[in-house]
Amino acid sequence: MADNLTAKILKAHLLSGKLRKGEEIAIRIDQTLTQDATGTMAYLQFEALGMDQVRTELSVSYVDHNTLQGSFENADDHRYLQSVAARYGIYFSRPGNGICHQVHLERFGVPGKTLLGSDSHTPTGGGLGMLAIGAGGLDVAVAMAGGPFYLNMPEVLRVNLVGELPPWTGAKDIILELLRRLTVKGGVGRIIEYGGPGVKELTVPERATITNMGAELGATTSIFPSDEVTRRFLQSQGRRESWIELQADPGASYDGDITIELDKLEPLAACPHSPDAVRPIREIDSIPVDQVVIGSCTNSSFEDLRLVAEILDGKTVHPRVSLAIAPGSRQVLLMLARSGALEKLIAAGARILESACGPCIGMGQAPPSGGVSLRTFNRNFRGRCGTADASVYLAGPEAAAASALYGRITDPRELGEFPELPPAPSPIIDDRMIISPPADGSGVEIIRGPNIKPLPLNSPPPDKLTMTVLLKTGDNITTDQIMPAGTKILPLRSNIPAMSEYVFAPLDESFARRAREAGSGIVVGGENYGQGSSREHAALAPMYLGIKAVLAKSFARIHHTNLVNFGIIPLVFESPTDYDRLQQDDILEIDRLQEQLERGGVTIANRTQGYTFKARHELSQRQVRIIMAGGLLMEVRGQK
Ligand code: MIC
Ligand code: SF4
Repeated sequence: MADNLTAKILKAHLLSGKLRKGEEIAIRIDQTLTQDATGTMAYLQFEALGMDQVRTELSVSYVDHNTLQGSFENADDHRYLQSVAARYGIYFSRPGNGICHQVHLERFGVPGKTLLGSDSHTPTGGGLGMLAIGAGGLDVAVAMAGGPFYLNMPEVLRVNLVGELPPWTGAKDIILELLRRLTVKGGVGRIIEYGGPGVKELTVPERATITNMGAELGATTSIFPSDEVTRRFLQSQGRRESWIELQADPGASYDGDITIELDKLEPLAACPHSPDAVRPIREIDSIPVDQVVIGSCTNSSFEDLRLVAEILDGKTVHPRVSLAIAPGSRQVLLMLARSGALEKLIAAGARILESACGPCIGMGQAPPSGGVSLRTFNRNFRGRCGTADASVYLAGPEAAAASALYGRITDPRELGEFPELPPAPSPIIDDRMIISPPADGSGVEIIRGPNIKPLPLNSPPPDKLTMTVLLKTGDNITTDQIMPAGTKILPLRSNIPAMSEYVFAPLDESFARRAREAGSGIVVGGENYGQGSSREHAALAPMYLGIKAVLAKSFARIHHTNLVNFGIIPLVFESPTDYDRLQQDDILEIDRLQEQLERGGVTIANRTQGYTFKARHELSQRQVRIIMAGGLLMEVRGQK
């Protein structure tokens, strides 16, 4: 049978289930990655699993999100992470070494392998031909312990790239075009496989920009073939032995396909406040810009930043613009320095930031009040940048550089002739900031600071569940709205009691108080509830506040699993009119919970308004058991 790329990798890793659309399958995970903002919780959970060592081929712990260190919390977390890595056989990428996805691509990714990461942009590895999936920390902890990763077999959508990109367009415009066509829900339940003659025109970092932002489509993952371009990339990283060729079989079938004619693309931008609000830049090019930020795991490769340096060479950033640049990795920064590009950036007035996530997750560089910021990032959700009333636009590095010079959103074609770039120098390979674990870590002491609080556990739900509707939200609620990040809240990631005070704060500051008063709550959502980040804190902290269920029109994949993992029941409206009728403060009741969940749906009584309605669920029997145990850790403990 002719297999597509996805099927090839899944077959080689399949532990249970059949590769039939929608069926639950379990796969073996070869590699894991964590970052510090989700990693502390993931390792606390790994510790709770009671293993001696990780059981994966490779596990890496990165520190890239919380590097601001405004107080002791972040540094305490770093110390914990470093010691826990040494104890259990995990590589530790030190703060300053770069953004997890960029560094993993450079130093560890291997075509054909599976990678599970506690970050939604883990699919960046798909640029190398890996099957790289984002998940909650608990799922990653289980994978580190050698356990399977469960997912519903997605559809496989082929994106056929034909032709060549015109000058001044780039990989970002390809993924923005896809977001324009498919929206932030368009990838839900899908793996996106790229193919066609246009693939060979794209470098690995360009492919990685595209697979990275497949997360914004809601896709399970995105993947490119592993070809000659991949071989050259790995060779330049001194990792030729990691290369294998990996292509879809000729004539392989797909559940759908889309063609993008690269020649027809033009520079695009995502407008506030969603990555799918895409427009041609020429239509918005009179908007004045206060800030330009270049970096993030989407667009921070050497190639991206070198192009920016060429555009800025000999010029000065516009007086109204603050330009900040965060190189994706220490390797990128070293190469910028050696090639002279760094000097051009500094001379033009760029503010050079550490190699880390930084402004992307609201850790510094918040724009001014009501300001406009143009960023090469992947998310522009309202308030994520740290300024509630700022407008954030997303575009490629070419447009970012042009806008920094002109002080308004600028179509890079205005810059005239595309600069002649010399061939990229070979990467500087220096892994001294990656600490290998000792052969035997059993004697390593794990260091915990006062910010690292014990992991809260849920308890099994009662058979008759009574809950207050604490909040009714609209469509596309992001995990940034459920459990925000930023300088104030992100440092609390390993302290759930403190963090839970901010649950839903961007939507309703009284939420945490009302949840505590109600004791047992339910949240009502629209379509694509929980899109965005993989942060399990968006389930864990509501759980801590007594949220028992979320009733929505549909869910984003990672958040759905996170809810289950912490024993919160994700329910789906059978009829949209039931969504309309529900009001905040209604008291809802579900009787004979277990029996009803096992049968596939529940009848809910609205005690306040006096009617009943039906909801279904998308849980496997395994997930129903997890919920009835009070969450995955409770279930695993029960089995011991
Ligand atoms: C993000 O981009 O929102 C993050 C911060 O990288 C998250 C992870 C987190 O919340 O720690 C993600 O994308 O999963
Ligand atoms: Fe970091 Fe931003 Fe990438 Fe998330 S999206 S991993 S915060 S750079």
